[in-house]
Amino acid sequence: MFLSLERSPVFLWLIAAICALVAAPATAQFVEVSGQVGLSSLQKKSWGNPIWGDINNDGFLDLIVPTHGLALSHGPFVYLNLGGTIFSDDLTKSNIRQAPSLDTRDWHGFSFGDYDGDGFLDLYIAEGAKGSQDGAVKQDLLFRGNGDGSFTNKSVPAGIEVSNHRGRCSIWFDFNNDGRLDMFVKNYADANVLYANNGDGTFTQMPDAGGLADAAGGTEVVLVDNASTDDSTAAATRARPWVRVVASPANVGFARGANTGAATAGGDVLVFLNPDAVVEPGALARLCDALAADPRAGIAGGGLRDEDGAWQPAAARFGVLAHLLGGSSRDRAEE
Ligand SMILES: [Ca+2]
Ligand SMILES: [Ca+2]
Ligand SMILES: [Ca+2]
Repeated sequence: MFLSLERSPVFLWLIAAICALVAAPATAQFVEVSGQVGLSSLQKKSWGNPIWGDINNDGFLDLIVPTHGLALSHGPFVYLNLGGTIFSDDLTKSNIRQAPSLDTRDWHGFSFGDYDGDGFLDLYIAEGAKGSQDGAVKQDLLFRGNGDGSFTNKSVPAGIEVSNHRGRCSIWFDFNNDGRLDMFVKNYADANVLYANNGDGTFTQMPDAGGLADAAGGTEVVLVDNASTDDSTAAATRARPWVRVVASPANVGFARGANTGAATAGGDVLVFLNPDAVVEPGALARLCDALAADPRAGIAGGGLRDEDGAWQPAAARFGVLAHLLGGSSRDRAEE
């Protein structure tokens, strides 16, 4: 037995309700309330990403707005959400501050995650190395949350690498499904890093970032060891654990060594670099851009300066006439 609703008041009410819902004008919109709720509107150099998380476990989302390190008059803004009505900037209490060593203050990528499973949000900050200039090295910042809005720096005991990587973004995710959050760090124009969470407060860096070292513009670095005996290769890998070493049983010279390394490389563009050369920031990207801009080009050469900054001829125009008439790269130093 079925109840007919076609003419019943219930049916008419239902139709009316649906029409009201369909016809209701869109009212969702945002209103600028930053100043009203205590968020600063000061213009600060911010190269990081704002992140939301309840750092003091009171049920209200708090906000961290990065500034570029601590070199400015104010470090990151650490806004505690006071009951959903107003925010209080509490950087001092948060203890998010410069590390005593290996901190270039070149802070970029912020991310929240509870890596030790204690219910308190922890904070990772991917750090640059001042553009990798002047031999700068850094150690990313891992702050363990204390659950009351304060943090404790655990970068050293956690085993975060010391490197000249130019960290830009960081993200927590459990890549191996063991229930523990792991950390992926995206670096600028350099190999990315993936840390596996060991579950005891330490992390192990995955070789080749688990296959993500070259993701989205990263690079792989192949170091060919021409049968050295001075421990230089071990020193290099201690400083740069992400470097892949190819051992040659004998000193076969630079050219053959370069070919050996190239045979193992997986990238679309190969860069051959002498061991005594230093790559200036942005140089590799500029070479790659030049190759991409001209589909006829198969090779591009960078300029070379000596230790005093004087130009060194290290390239030449292709073609006999062009080479003879145009000369070497000396006259093209500033192109
Ligand atoms: Ca909170
Ligand atoms: Ca935690
Ligand atoms: Ca995991």
